[in-house]
Amino acid sequence: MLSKDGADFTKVLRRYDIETQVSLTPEQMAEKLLPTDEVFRKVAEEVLYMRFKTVGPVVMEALKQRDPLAVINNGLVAGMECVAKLYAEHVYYLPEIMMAAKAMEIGIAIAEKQVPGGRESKGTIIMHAAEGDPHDIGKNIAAVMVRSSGYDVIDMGRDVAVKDFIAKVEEVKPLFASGTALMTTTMSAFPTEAKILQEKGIDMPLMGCGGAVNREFANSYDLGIYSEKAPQTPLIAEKIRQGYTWKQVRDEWDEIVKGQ
Ligand code: B12
Repeated sequence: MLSKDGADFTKVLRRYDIETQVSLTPEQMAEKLLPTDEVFRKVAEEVLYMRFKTVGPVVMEALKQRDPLAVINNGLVAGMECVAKLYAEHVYYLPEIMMAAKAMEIGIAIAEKQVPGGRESKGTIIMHAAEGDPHDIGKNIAAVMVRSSGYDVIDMGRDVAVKDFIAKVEEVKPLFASGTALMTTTMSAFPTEAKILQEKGIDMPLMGCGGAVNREFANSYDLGIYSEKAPQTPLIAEKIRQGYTWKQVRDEWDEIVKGQ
């Protein structure tokens, strides 16, 4: 009769592909990339090791000692950045990315509740992932950051049809809108949307974001402005609140986001 007692599963489950083909294991990558602060590191590890069952209590413990936005940025998002590097190195694959993102989202939902609220809204921003694009992890992170800077976010989700986006903009008349595209096949939604908005006489900036979009692309059609990282967005939003047009944001972009 076979018995599991005494079996060393670390030997049975060794990832020989990782050991032979890649330069760093997840543990070595963690050593290199995760925050040195012990509290943030513990949170980041929950994401890195996809512990969606224990991430909640660990985040709650961290919130007793650190600011909620810092727990999100320096803990949860830092863990996800490490996951993205492991994916690029072919150590992690899509299932790991999905589970890590789930852990991150559970953590963000808990920390977000403690971000100081009850403030007056600085304005409304519509966010969406382009038609045909299912990638919404980055948009969801950006939405949390933008909300925590005092803006109301209407998050339309992913794979948002161009016509639905236009209808929402007409209904809400936001300060500006953002679109996320991670696929080269979906990013063309933004020039299409911008053209329709202009034809309707709406001159609102349309921020192009996500891995498939770069500054050159976002600046290649009227209304388009760029934001690479969430912390740049409140700085740009503040200028739009002051009355900057999309052309002015484009012209002064480096000055506006400097240091972020
Ligand atoms: C996770 C993932 C998926 C998940 C998405 C789950 C989800 N809910 O998002 C699933 C499994 C569904 C998926 C599916 C597909 N995927 Co995919 N996927 C990825 C992967 C591995 C990670 C993306 C990610 O979440 N990164 C982490 C987040 C945090 O980063 P991010 O989105 O870039 O966001 C950051 C910034 O862009 C920015 N940002 C984003 N939005 C916003 C908004 C604002 C306002 C601001 C300021 C900033 C901002 O801030 C974020 C934080 O820094 C990438 C590979 C990669 N390395 O990017 C491929 C990738 C995007 N996928 C790809 C492809 C091809 C597909 C599929 C077509 C695969 C297939 N053949 O079936 C399908 C899509 C099918 C369909 N049409 O439905 C390609 C796209 C290639 C291309 N250039 O077109 C990539 C690049 C993989 C590759 N190298 O080939 N995918």
